[in-house]
Amino acid sequence: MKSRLDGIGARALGDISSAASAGDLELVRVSVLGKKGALSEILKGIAAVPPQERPAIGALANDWKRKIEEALESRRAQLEGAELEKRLAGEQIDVSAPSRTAHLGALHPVTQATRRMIRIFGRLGFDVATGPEVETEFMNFEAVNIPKDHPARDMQDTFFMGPGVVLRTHTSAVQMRALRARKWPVRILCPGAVFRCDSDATHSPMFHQVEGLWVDRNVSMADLKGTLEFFAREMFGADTKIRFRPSYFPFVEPGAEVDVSCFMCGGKGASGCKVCKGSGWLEILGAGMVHPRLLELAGYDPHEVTGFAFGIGVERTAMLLHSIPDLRLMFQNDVRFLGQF
Ligand code: FA5
Repeated sequence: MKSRLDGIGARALGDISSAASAGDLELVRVSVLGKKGALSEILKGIAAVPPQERPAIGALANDWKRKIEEALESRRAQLEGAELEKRLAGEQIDVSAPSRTAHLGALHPVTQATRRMIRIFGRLGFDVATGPEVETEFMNFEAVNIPKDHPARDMQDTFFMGPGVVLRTHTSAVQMRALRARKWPVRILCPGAVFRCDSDATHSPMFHQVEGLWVDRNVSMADLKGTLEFFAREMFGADTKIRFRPSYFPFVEPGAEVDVSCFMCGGKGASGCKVCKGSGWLEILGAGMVHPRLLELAGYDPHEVTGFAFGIGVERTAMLLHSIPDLRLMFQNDVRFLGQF
């Protein structure tokens, strides 16, 4: 029995030292120490050994078991070390290799234009106010003097979210909220997304406006003109001119659409100018003097205070600034387009 044990142990140690991989080692372990391994079989049959020899045989078997386990462990560590060395040798880093170009992101042209407007009007004392994009029909229409049967509701094709709830069709919806939440003087700027059922090269179902509202004593059309002239010069360049064309919005009286002189042809209206199509002018916003009905509805006395309001199309402004021919490009998220700003 003793010689069998010594034979099994010596062979196992030999096999362990010549094992070339973790798989080989596992085979040796199973063949010796596994449930049906050579050493385990001997230990199972120890009852058949004469009682006076049993302690010595048991001690010898355990001794071999320990030696074999230690040999397995140290060979495993050796093999893992060699494996790691091999991997590290193959993974050398070439610190002199040129790096990959990092592509930097940029702010979306709509965000850039909005932030510029906030900065420009901020210098005139306008601070930013916000309102919800999902708005009550009342705030979007009735509160700005557009009653239920008013044709202006057809002008702005509306997305209805449920009875009495709409996606706001213009940032003018914030006017009544701001007037009620504050006391005059009110001088706010409300940038935000608006929604209309409308889509072509110059119209998008979701677009952005920046609303301006100034209510105070003695605010006049001249103040509106001066404010928008300042804005146009700061936004489009010192030589930019603006012109007011009479227009109708139910929440202002009088109302106007405002054009800026074409930056491409310098307002000359050259027949070949693609940007202004030869007119020399580009429409960017609606504006006017706040209708007295709105002031009354908000709890102000129209004999005491007056005001003006305007709503600028941000995509249109960004299109003009960067000569972007199609508004839909702004919403396609093509990095080749966005990377240019
Ligand atoms: C209005 O929305 C008014 N609330 C503006 C206003 C405010 C007038 C305060 C008076 C006083 P309008 O529908 O014209 O007006 O839109 C204003 C600007 O938004 C337009 O000049 C245009 O630049 C832009 N705009 C309008 N419809 C779209 C659209 N579908 N896609 C992109 N821009 C649009």
